[in-house]
Amino acid sequence: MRNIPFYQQAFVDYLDDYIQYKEPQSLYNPINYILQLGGKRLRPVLTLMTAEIFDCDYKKALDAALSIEVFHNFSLVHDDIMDDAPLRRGQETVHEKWDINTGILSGDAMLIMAYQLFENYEPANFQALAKLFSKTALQVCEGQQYDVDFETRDDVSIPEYLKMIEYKTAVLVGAAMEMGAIVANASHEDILNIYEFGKNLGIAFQLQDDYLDAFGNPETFGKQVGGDIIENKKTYLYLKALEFSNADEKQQLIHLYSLKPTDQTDKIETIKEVFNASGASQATREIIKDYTDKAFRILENLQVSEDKKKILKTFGQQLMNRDV
Ligand code: DMA
Ligand code: MG
Ligand code: MG
Ligand code: MG
Repeated sequence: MRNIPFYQQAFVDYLDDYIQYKEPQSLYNPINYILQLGGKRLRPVLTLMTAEIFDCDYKKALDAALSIEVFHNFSLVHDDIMDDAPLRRGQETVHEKWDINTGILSGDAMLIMAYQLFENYEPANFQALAKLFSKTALQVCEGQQYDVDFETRDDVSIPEYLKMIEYKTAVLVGAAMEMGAIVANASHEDILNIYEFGKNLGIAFQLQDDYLDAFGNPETFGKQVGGDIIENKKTYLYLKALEFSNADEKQQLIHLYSLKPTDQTDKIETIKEVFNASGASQATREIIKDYTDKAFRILENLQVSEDKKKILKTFGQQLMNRDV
């Protein structure tokens, strides 16, 4: 079995070829820009790795992997507009570098491009992939809508937050693995289980993303640290801090989360102190572990060798120890 850097490299080589030979540069400048900024390439790596877990050469899954990465970048370009984010992967976001219209249009174009990829290159699996793809696209949009709606709501519950991150992020991680399994012709049961594994790992991944948004190292994070706090995102950190606060502390938090970006001198530092002192940071670290463990338990049901389960587990552990 190959390692993660191998899959990353194989994927990036394939992407470079695709951009160079199959896409007209002049038309798709913002798309090339965002696709070539880099990033962890988590989702395509998962697709390639899953194909091999089910005894299929990773090369057969390269188009599905490319499709999932293009899809992911559609959601990122739109996400950065919705979150008013200045930085992505250490560089200007697409709407900062060009403008909002360009961000919307290139995001939309990437969604169609992602779909077209398996329409053109995966005729044998087209129906299964198209079905998974449209279900996932609609869930991501729904999750993203909840995410922005929650910014101005004071009564968001933990189950609502968990459902929101499942939709906006985790279903795509599950889908990345399911695509690999579909291309590999895995059994129906294995496809269901690998999706559930990916989805639970994806929930842990977004909880971790929210944690790093507050506590990540600005030197290496690649995004604006504290961006979620500026935007009043109702993360698990915030919801737990509210739950653990007394009446006065609650008032202070709710007040800070009503400030506009122009009027928030020490908001980020004050909120981070509350997250730590209230126990919310600790609670977030614990729930990340709970969802990671849940994902690992689902692995037990897969009809593959113990060695292969171990590869997926090691990958999950590495992902949860990341700092970007
Ligand atoms: C990510 O949420 C969700 C999608 C669908 C991109 P986020 O805004 O926390 O992501 P990021 O931290 O990468 O901006
Ligand atoms: Mg964002
Ligand atoms: Mg967002
Ligand atoms: Mg984030």
